[in-house]
Amino acid sequence: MTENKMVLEFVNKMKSLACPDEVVWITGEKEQLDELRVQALATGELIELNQDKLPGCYYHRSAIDDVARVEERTFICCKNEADAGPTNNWMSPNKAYEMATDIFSNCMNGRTMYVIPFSMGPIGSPFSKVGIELTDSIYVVLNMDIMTRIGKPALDMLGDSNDFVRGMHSKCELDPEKRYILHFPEDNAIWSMNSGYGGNVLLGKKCFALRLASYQAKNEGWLAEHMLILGVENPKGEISYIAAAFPSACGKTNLAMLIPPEIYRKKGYKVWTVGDDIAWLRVGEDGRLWAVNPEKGFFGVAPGTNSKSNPNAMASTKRDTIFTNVVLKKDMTVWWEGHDDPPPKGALNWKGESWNPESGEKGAHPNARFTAPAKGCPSIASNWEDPKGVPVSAIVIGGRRAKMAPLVYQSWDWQHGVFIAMITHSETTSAQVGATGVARRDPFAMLPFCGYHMGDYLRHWLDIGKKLTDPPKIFNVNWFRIDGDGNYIWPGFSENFRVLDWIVRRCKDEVDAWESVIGYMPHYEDIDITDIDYYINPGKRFNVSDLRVLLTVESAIWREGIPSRQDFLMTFGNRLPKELKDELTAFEHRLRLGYQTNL
Ligand code: OXD
Ligand code: MN
Repeated sequence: MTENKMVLEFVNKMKSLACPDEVVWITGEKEQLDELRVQALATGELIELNQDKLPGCYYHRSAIDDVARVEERTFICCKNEADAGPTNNWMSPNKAYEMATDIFSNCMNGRTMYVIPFSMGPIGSPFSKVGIELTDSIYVVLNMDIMTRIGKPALDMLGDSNDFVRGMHSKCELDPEKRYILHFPEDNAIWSMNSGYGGNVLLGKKCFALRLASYQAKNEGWLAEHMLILGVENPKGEISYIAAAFPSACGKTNLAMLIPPEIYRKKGYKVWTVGDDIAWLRVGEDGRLWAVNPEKGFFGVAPGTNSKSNPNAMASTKRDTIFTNVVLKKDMTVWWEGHDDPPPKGALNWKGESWNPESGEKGAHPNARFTAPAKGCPSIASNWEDPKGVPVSAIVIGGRRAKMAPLVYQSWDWQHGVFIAMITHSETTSAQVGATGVARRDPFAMLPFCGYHMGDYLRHWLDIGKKLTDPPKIFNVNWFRIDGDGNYIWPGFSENFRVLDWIVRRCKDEVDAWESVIGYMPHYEDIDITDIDYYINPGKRFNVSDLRVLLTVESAIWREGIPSRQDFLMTFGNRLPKELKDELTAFEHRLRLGYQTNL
C-alpha cells in the first residue's frame, strides 16, 4: 500500500517483536471493514444491535477492570526527566523500551496485526498529521475508522515523508499490572499495552492529538488543545467561533452540540458543532487564531445523554455507532443512566450480567461511551472539515467547581487569560481511574494530556499570544456551582447559551462589564434569564437571586486559595514564566486590597 521505507521499516520491526500470525493493512475500504466486523461478531468482541432501530450500530464490553484512562500508568518518556515536568509521570526511554519490548515480545502470537494508517485532520489540510497505529484489536480498527481518516488516503498524504507517529498497541493479556501507555515525544512514538479502553488505545486521540501533538506544536509554533470548537450564529447570519477547554466528562460534547433556548431560536440564533474534544490551532496570516478539529467522530460519555441534555448527540448515535459498556436491552437496543426511556427490565448490565434496575446498582458504567461519526450530527457545521479551519473569537476555560468559581468572567488580556487557565481548578470525574470529585489544578484542561513540561507549555501559550495581532478574548466559566442542599444552581445544558451569548457580545464589544479582582464580570441584566428552563429539577425556578450568587466574586474564598496557588506555581520551578508569576503577585495584591463591587 506504500513504498515509504520508514513506514515499512516500522511495521517490520514491530512485526518481528510481536510475531503476529498475519499482518493486514487497513485500506479504509468498506468491504474490508465489513469483513472485520463479521469476524468481531463471530468472536463476541462485538455484538450486533437491532439493525432496524439502530442501523450500523454495534455493542462492545470492555474488561471490567479496563474502563477508563490510566493516568498513573501513562508516561512521558523523554531523555531528560526535567523536560516531562512536574505534572507528568516520567520513565527513561531506555527503561521504557526495555520493559515494553519484554511485554510486547510475541504478544500477537495467534493474532493478526492490523496496520492502520490514519490522518488527524482533514486529508490535505496544512494542519493535518499522519500516524500509523499497529494493533491486534478489531474494536480499535473500527473505532479508529469512526474517529479518524484511515487507510490509503492517509498514506498518500504522507508520501515518502518521515513525519508520522509510530503507534504500537496490543491488548496483550489485558493485565492491569502490565498496563502502560508510553509516549516517546522525541521519537514520535506511542506504545500502549494491556488495555482495550478507548482513551488508552485509540492512539490518534489523547496519545497523538494531544500528548505528542502538544510537543510537536511547541517545536513548530502551534497549539494542540483539549478543546471543543463551536460556532454561534446570530440573527444576522454572522458566525463567531469559540474554542473551549474543559476537563474530561465536564460537558464538552453537550456544549459543542447545544441547541439554544427557544427565546434565542425564535430570534434566529444557532450553534454549529465543529469538534467536541480536541482543537489544533494555528496563527493565521491575518493575525487571528484558526482552529481545526483533528478528529472525525465523537467518543462521548453516554450516561446523562438524553433528548433534553443533548438531542444532537442522541441523533448522532442512531446509526453507525459503537456503544461501549452501556446496558444491553432485550430488544438489542441500548440504555444508560439518564436515558430518556425508563430503566429496562430483563436487560444486561455493562458487565454482561442480568440486571435489576431496582437493585440500586448502576446498569451502565459511568464512563460508558459512544463512538459516533461527526457527519451524522444534525448540528455539524457545513465547514467543519474546511482545511484552513475556522477563526476563533473566544477561548473559554472551564472547570467543575462546586464553590467559588463564578458562572463566567473574562480576562483583562491574553497574558491574564493564560494565568486564569493556569490556576483553574476542577474536580476529577470517572473518565480517569481513581477517586472522583477530587479538586486539582488543571491548566487548560491539559493536566493529563500535555506531552512536556507544563511550565514550558504556559510559556508557549504566551509566545503564541505575541504572534496574534487579533487574539481571541479569554473567558472562564463554571456550570457546576451547588447550593446548600447539594443541588446545581445553574441549569446548564442548553441554558449555557445565555453565557455564550454574553461571551460573543463581549467579543464584538457590544456589552459592558465591571472589573472585579478576578477579571471582567457581567452585569446581572446582561445575562438574559427570561424563560430559563430548570429541567434537571423541575420543582425549582431559577431567578435573579440565583444569578447574583453565581456572579458574586467571593474575594475572601479566593484569598484562602493563595497558599495552594503559590504551591502549585512553585512546582514549575524556574520554568514558570515570569509574566505568570507577576500575574500571581498582582492578583494577590488585588485580593489583599479586597476591592470589588457588584455595580
Ligand atoms: C475523553 C477524555 O475521552 O477526556 O475525551 O477522557
Ligand atoms: Mn477529552
